[in-house]
Amino acid sequence: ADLPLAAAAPPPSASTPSSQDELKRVAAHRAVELVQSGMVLGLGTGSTAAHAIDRVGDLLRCGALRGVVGVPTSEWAAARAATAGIPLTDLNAHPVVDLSIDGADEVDPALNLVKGRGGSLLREKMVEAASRRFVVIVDESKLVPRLGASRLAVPVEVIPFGWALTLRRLQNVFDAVPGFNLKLRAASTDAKASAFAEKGAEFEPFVTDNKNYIVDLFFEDGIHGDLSRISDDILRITGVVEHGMFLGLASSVIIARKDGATVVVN
Ligand code: ABF
Repeated sequence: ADLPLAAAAPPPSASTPSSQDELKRVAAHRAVELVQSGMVLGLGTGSTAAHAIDRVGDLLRCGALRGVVGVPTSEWAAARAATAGIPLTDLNAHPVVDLSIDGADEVDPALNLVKGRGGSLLREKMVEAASRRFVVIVDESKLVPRLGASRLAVPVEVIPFGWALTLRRLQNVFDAVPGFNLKLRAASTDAKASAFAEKGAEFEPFVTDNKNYIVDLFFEDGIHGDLSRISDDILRITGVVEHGMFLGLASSVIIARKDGATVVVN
């Protein structure tokens, strides 16, 4: 049954958002205000993008939006969108996407991003690069002075064949960087399980939707230097499929802040 819009849309809250998930929801709902009927919509991956997918589903169900089709950036996004009731399409049928909405792991002051800690960077980059407009939704914890500065991973998707050689070539690109480190991502996110697995023969790599592996790069103090040159150096390695630096792709970033403000940076 169709829900009235008021039921689908939580009332705007005057209070400050109480949790990180609430901030993610605030940013996502703000982005969904940009969605118009008939749009081809790029559907992001992750806990922030989940709020956007669910919201679009609610608006379709209550009739506030019509005729929206979604291009999912992962198998996860496809499943979430199916549950939300968003009809799905792909880049072959719709090579131009009107608007993509997705989260990020890091956002620098120039709106360059690190994405792909969820492992979906390749499809995300394909869909978002094909979009007229790409809106990034984050809570303020994702803001960094330079990419890599959160000390979490900058992911690189690699072909499984010869992955150890590809990893060595990636190491060579960053040889001169103090404190640089890299490793093949394990299937388990459980730290104890992956530490154990790495010691024995039981190491089970994380496998992407495209049946590839992920090598995670770690920087002590973020990535210094010319990002587009570094991007080229990574992409030139045979065996690398794509990396998680999204340079110059974001049209806007919507940042939900703990003080209750929502900031849009273009
Ligand atoms: C996707 O989800 C990824 O590119 C990024 O790794 C992640 C952000 O996750 P979350 O919204 O759960 O913090 O957008």
